[in-house]
Amino acid sequence: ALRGGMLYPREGPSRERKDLDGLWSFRADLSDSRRLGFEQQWYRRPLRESGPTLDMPVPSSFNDVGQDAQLRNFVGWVWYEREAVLPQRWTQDLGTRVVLRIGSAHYYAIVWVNGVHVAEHEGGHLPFEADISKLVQSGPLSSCRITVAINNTLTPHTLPPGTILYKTDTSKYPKGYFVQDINFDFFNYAGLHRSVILYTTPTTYIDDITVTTGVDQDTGLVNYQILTQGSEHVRLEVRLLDAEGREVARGTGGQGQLQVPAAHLWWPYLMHEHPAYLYSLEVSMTAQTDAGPVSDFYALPVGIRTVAVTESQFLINGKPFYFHGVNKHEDADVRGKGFDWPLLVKDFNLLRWLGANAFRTSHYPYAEEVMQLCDRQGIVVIDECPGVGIVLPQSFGNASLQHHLRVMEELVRRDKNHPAVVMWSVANEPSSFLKPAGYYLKTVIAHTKALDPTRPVTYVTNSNYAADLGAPYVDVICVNSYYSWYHDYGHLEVVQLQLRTQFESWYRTYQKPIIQSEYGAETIAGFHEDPPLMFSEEYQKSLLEQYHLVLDQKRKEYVVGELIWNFADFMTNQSPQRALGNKKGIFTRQRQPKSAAFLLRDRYWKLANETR
Ligand code: BDP
Repeated sequence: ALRGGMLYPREGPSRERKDLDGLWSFRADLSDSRRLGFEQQWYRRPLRESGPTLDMPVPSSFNDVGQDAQLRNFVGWVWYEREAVLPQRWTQDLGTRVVLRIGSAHYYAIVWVNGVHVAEHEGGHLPFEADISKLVQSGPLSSCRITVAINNTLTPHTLPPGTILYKTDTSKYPKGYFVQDINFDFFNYAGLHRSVILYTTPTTYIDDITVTTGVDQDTGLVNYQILTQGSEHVRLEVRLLDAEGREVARGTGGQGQLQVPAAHLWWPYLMHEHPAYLYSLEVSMTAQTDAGPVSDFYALPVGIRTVAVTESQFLINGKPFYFHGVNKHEDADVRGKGFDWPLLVKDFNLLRWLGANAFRTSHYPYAEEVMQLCDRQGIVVIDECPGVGIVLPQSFGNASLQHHLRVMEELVRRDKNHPAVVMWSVANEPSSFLKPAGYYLKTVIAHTKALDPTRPVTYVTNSNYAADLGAPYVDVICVNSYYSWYHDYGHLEVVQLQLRTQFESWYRTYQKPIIQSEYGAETIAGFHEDPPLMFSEEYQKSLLEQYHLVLDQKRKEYVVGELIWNFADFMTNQSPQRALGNKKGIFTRQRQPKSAAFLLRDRYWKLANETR
């Protein structure tokens, strides 16, 4: 199990925060050994002394900011470095704990501070931290040098998995030639994708808070559990404030239940007049330490809501919820998968323009700021881990499984308190028909349920219903299908029959609610053909219309959602099937609508008005 919490760094009376966004020094290790940085110990001295460096923006993928094809397609170690100036009270006050937090480093990262190894982390989409107090408080320092080496190589045991293919035929390839093969359909952007942050807490501090909520008649129940580190002589007080800042409940101690009479529930937007109602759980800690009294404070947004699944329904606050929304990617021009505020706000404005009430974080956890905005706006999230492209038999072995379990621990630890998250997805399109897949998926799902008994768990399948070995363990069946695109392409007339058969077979076999978790068509914005031909805007529209005819019948029975593939065009590996990336977006990569966006907009608003 993981040690410690991963509370989002918030400023407060006892905590300061310093974002290290901006330009970092950067160098890709292009040497033949591919390990020159380690051989020469680039972390020991300023990176520029090792050789030529580039200016690299953080957060951003490194791939698309330059003009260098070698860097765009680079596989191996890249080195980032910058100096951070520290306020004197951070370096002089031994009662201050200084933490370095990396929001996302894709894929494997090693971190040094002033040349000293402080952290190592596997996995590109979840945060990790190091307590660097001792290092920055050990001398007359007013700054520190942070070095991060990142390797984007994917192997059969990483998540997502990949394979390095060595090309040894010397009549075709130069010596030592290899390529990174992957089994998922998005570009393997890499680098420091999210902010690097320094923050402080007292040395005795609030380490983790877990909140679960319930509803009894019109009383809201807020169960809390608080973990502290440092001195054992701590006193904890909690207050729950409503959106106006009025105290509605209070308690003491490391765990308990708060009762909120006439509670405002957290509702998805479009489902209620006052959606996304958030309380604030204010946790105050006071402690007696050898150095005297210490206090810490953390305020956590809390939404009171329940989630439940029946044989044919998905319930939020006891009311049937129908997911009408999208699958997204973290992806945009120039920055790749780098976090970007204008992009975040644009995407949410588009979601609301569409009348979308939900999205899936296909195919990896998104930035914490995304999840916070979902809480605030009432957008429902299916929170997916990076379990995409698990198709090779080796990727179902024990090494992979152990890592997958750990990733679920990190994901649940990070996102457990978001009311917007209503379900975990442990994988996308694994080869769930392979023999070892049954045990593998069963174990990952059971582990996730043990970590969080309050939310349903699923994975997204494209296997045949009769061959899928993991389906018995999920709470909701999520099915992807591409009728008249990858199968019977060009033949829109078979969509309805095939889709009806799909739904009926799954439901007959499992009696669980079903979400159409992907469907769509490759569409090049500005291509027009009537009658519709593949790749035209008309074909995308017609294909969606065919799906909607069946969805409209089945949503009256047991289909509980439809998520279009995809919200926006996104970059992929180069291949003969992809014209500058995947073009199944209803918006372009620049977030301009294709014709299908207007069709979906009419539909989603109609659905919203029906279920309000
Ligand atoms: C699905 C995958 C998704 C792909 C999509 C496609 O889940 O990642 O991008 O197909 O081919 O199978 O467009």
